[in-house]
Amino acid sequence: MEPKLFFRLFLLIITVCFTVFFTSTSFSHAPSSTAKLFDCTKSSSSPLCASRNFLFKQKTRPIAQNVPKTKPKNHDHVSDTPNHPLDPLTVMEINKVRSILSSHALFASREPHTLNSVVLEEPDKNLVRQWDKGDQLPPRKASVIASVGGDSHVLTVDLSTNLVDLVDSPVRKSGYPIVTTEEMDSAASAPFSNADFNRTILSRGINLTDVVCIPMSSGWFGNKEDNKRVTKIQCFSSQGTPNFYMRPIEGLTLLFDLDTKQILEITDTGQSIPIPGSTNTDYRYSNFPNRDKTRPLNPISIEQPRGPSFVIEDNHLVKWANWEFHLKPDPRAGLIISRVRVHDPDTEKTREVMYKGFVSELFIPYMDPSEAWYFKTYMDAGEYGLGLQTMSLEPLNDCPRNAVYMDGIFAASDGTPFVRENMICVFESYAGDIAWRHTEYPVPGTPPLREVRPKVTLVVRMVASVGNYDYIIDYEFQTDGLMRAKVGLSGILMVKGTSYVNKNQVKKDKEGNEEELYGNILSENVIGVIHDHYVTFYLDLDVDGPDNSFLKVNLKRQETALGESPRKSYMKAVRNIVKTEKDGQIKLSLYDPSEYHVINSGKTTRVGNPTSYKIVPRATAASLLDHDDPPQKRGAFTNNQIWVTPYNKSEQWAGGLFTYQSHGDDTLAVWSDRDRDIENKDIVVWYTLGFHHIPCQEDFPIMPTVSSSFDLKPANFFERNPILKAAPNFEYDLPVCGAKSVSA
Ligand SMILES: *[C@@H]1O[C@H](CO)[C@@H](O)[C@H](O)[C@H]1NC(C)=O
Ligand SMILES: *[C@@H]1O[C@H](CO)[C@@H](O)[C@H](O)[C@H]1NC(C)=O
Ligand SMILES: *[C@@H]1O[C@H](CO)[C@@H](O)[C@H](O)[C@H]1NC(C)=O
Ligand SMILES: [Cu+2]
Repeated sequence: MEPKLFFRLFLLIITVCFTVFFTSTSFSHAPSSTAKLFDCTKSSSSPLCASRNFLFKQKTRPIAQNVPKTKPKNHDHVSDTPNHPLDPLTVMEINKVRSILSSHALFASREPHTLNSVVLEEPDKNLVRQWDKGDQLPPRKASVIASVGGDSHVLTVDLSTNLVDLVDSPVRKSGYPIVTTEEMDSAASAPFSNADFNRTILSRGINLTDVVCIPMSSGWFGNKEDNKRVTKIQCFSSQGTPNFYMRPIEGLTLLFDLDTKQILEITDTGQSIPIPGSTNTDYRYSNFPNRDKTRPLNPISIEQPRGPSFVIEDNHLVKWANWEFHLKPDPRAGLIISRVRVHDPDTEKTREVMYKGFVSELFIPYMDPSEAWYFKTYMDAGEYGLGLQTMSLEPLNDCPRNAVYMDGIFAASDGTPFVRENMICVFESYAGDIAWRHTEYPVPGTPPLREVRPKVTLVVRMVASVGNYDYIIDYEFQTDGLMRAKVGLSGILMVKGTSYVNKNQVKKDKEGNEEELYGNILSENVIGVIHDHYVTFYLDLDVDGPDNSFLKVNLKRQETALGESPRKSYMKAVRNIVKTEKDGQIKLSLYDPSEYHVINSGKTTRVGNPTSYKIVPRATAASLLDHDDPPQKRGAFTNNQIWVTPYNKSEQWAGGLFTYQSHGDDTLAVWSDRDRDIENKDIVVWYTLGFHHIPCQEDFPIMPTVSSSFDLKPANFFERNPILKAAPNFEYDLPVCGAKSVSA
């Protein structure tokens, strides 16, 4: 379809139907057969609206049946073939990698070996940029990270020649690959084969069958973590609750060797600290027979009677309105968006915006230096894999009814492929917002003038549940050319046991200073420990092609000359192209405001501005830790909010390729300090979205979502407002989904 026509059509097609019904009863008393409540076909001006209310059946219906009609029938992916140079490895390809490696000398010995990562080795950027649908695919290769004995190896497996290239073998850098699920399972069960552990659990009056243990990456602090791959393990009581995280067995920490499977050390300091009770910790819907009766919400849903206005071609190529991009699941980043291009309504050309964008690393340091807490400084992408920790999304609640889902195909640690169903969703969102508008003041004699356009966006979503926390990661596309990356935090806090049940018990010293709790009392015997969350994005922007520069547009106060103006001062924009990496290390400040543009100086608009996209920060946070603090050295990619590096295929993971127990010698900060030239080059921008989290009682027993975001916004990229020709909504396009009268 002609893109322009398509763009106009999508606004017409999206029809929003709020399935309102009137009832004085709360959800829990709703009749079981809800179909009778609605009579869309009769009362509606459009026969297309065939709403069925799903909310009421939710409780009893298994998730699988909620799958919307738009999701293609689940298939086993066994016969999938790649269609695009960036398509992830298929089931067949992963199997082939496994068979090629099984006969390779490296794996021939009887030493234990593990495949920590098997992903597509992306072809060179130039090949991908030049590739067009219909062209032959560049040779398919797999990038493999393997552990053999105690060593890590980076390999490339060529799937057309069956040749294995030892890229870095064995690896001589600090750090280890992602911990496998199997290793985490073995760590979780390890404590129970230790008599001392059993004894201390029993001495605390807990039944061993109620104890849940989880591995927690140890970070790196020298000595204990040197020359061996270890994890800490801490345990919780699940007695009386599914929310065991709220019942920590405080002060009990085990150090476990992931290779020898030995418990190396048990620290047991918290015998005097009671385990918090299970009261009020459950968060399951079924646990609340008496639900909130004050003005319960009526059901609400987005209806697209003619289906979504986007297509996903060949399983991975998303096309919607003026946008198109390649979307794929990734075991480490969760998902990767590539080849992002936007249609220009003035030139009718499709223009490059971003070659590749994804979450490169997370950093979650807790602010409690005591024995059982100091090491909690997680880097979830490199230590556990965001994609590996992503569970299936729940239709209707994780993503709206009109969503379409994508499965992830990953490799287990023995190299066998497995399918993570519904791990990404794509949907159009209409939040009732306005894309642009104006109403003219009614000057007598002039006709009234009012023009308004509704805002509809396209959202790509995944949710990684890394242990207790849930990271909701959205990439949102607007028709005006803006892209938004949004991170929502929900899930469960990592809490600390305390003997205090009330703030008034907290000890004070002679000066009246309260004892340091490293957090806040959230419930009886529960402290929510202060911590930060940093999410660092890799953004390989290619504005009208790869040769770009980074432009700082700095607002400065300018004093007027004496007598020049009644004004003493104004602000002016000072533009500077950043020459080298160190000048591209940016700390945000309200009192030194700047815009950050990625420009193509080789391409200008009609009136001579270089075409550009700007990075628009919003609320974020900066780490105050000492740069020499071991966790901050490993997490040094958070020392600035923005970094700019020259494109380098092997610099993608901000915390280093091998993050687990890394020493911080392969981070973005180390690369950037080389101070390479970044002017008029293929550049990569790194943006860190940060949150300081001082827990509060509302975060107990599970946190309402907290979100923040940043934007990539066109700035002199288009010749004018690119959605000038967008159509408004018209009453006759929108079906009205009426509620049948319900007896009060
Ligand atoms: C510890 O307790 C668990 C659970 O009761 C039991 O299966 C295990 O054998 C015990 N381990 C030792 C070393 O006693
Ligand atoms: C431990 O289990 C026994 C037997 O199931 C039960 O009687 C007892 O109450 C349990 N103790 C605790 C602390 O849960
Ligand atoms: C590319 O990155 C690797 C890893 O940081 C580094 O060793 C290499 O020198 C870089 N190449 C260039 C040209 O900067
Ligand atoms: Cu938090």
